[in-house]
Amino acid sequence: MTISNLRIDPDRLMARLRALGQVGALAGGGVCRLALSDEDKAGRDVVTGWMRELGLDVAIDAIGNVVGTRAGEENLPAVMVGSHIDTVRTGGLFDGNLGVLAGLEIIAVLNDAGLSTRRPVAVGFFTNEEGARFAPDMMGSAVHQGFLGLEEAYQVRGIDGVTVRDELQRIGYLGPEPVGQHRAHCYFELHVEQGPVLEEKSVPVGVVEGVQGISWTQYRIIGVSNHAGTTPMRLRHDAGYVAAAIACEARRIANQMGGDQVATVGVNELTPNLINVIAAEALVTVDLRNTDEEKLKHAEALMADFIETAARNEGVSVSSQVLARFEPVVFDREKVDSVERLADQLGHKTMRLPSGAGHDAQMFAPNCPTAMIFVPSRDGISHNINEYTAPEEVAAGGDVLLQLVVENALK
Ligand code: HGY
Ligand code: MN
Ligand code: MN
Repeated sequence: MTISNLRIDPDRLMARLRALGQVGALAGGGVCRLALSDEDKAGRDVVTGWMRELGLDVAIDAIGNVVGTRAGEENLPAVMVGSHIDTVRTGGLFDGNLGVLAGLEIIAVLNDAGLSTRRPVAVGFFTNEEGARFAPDMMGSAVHQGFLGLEEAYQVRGIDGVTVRDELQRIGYLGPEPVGQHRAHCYFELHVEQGPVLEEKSVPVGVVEGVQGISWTQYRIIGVSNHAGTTPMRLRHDAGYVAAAIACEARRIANQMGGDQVATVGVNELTPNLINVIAAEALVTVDLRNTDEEKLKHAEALMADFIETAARNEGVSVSSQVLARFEPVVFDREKVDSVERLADQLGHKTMRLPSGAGHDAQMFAPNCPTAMIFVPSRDGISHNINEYTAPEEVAAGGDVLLQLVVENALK
């Protein structure tokens, strides 16, 4: 078997994706494995079990990152692949899981071929990539790569009031490994695009050039609850109105700026949330993203100015908390070129694009040569139970990842 003829077994990979998808499965399809939940623990137990079956040396670090390593002929920094297995509340089978399970598939191919590599090959899944329960997102990989302190991460309280540390302890994944032990030689991540671009262009393999900047802010708006029927409009201090205005302004800013600018109000919780009560309080989150850091800062400034004015006019008070802030990241040119070259050699059409979503890879990029491979998302859908990528597209991305890993692990 020559190296260039090595291929993954897409049926085996799809079978693992479906099996893992049974953990935290939602009644109508899709998956819910919020970080550090019982479902996340169950998913972790399944994947670490597969790692051990494949003969990997499994290490769990103090933030719950799990890295399985296949020894190389020399004890050198590993060629690492990975992603995440935690999901949002309405997750699909592929977001994150594909990158981790494709890594295990590569290990299985190397084992089946009896191929030894000069460098170790490691497969990792990182704690709380989604950030949906505990902010920021990419938490585990940020700690792993030295961009977030372990104690700071431990203290983070989730949307349900519990801390990361307590939940790690509770599910048994507060590991013995000190964090930051696995400096990789290089890092690669296969991920679904989660957007419409590849499908619209009928391109099976995306050559990801970088990740756009991310800005997450939570606003707590304090108004005065009052009777919906008896309170004249001139006397209202309506937290719910300001929350709604923020959502409309976020959309207006994105439309006005155009280009890559996106804006989302994903959380809008009113208290007491009753039909005949003017809201006393609102909790609102604003997610702003742009590939250009200066434009992202401009969007943030427009949003902050609007909220200050709206609060003053409505007579409510607003406190804000930055939940996540990552500047745009550019991946290693040589490795990005490798992705394109290897996909071409495999006969797959490619196109270059930025990532609209955050990924663990962006935490590795400043520390080691890093690149990502995208495969299409049907209808551009993700963070949605209908997320889907066809087996032949999974195979294409997996084969490019395989060749990328072997090329770098042999030298
Ligand atoms: O929000 C994101 O981009 C990622 O899904 N954590
Ligand atoms: Mn993801
Ligand atoms: Mn995601």
